[in-house]
Amino acid sequence: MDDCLFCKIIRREIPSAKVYEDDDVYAFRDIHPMAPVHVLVVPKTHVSGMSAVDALSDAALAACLRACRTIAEQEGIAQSGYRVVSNCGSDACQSVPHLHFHVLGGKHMTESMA
Ligand code: DGP
Repeated sequence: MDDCLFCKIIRREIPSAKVYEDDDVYAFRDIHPMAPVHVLVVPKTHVSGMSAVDALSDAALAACLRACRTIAEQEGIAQSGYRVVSNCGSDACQSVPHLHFHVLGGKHMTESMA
């Protein structure tokens, strides 16, 4: 999408700190990290979020989740543990309407999920 922030990052029109890329996925460091490791995993195909996930191919969706695991290993947090979060809609404070998964780790997190 022309005016989507994450589409612009994927097209390299906006700079980002790339962590991982394959045919379906681009991943980069969050500009406002909430943990020592905070990576955003986004499908290259634009879909607005989890509620629109039916518009994404099964292969691309699986690639996103596999990328989260690969990144956790790359970042050295696979053994200690990490969180994968996708905010959807206003109650969840989704701020960028392009499906993305936050990969968070590198510290002991609280049990609170909300
Ligand atoms: P969410 O609130 O779940 O929609 O997460 C969007 C995230 O995107 C938020 O944690 C901050 C991050 N973000 C916003 N703009 C930029 C940007 O220009 N570059 C990078 N790297 N991250 C961004």
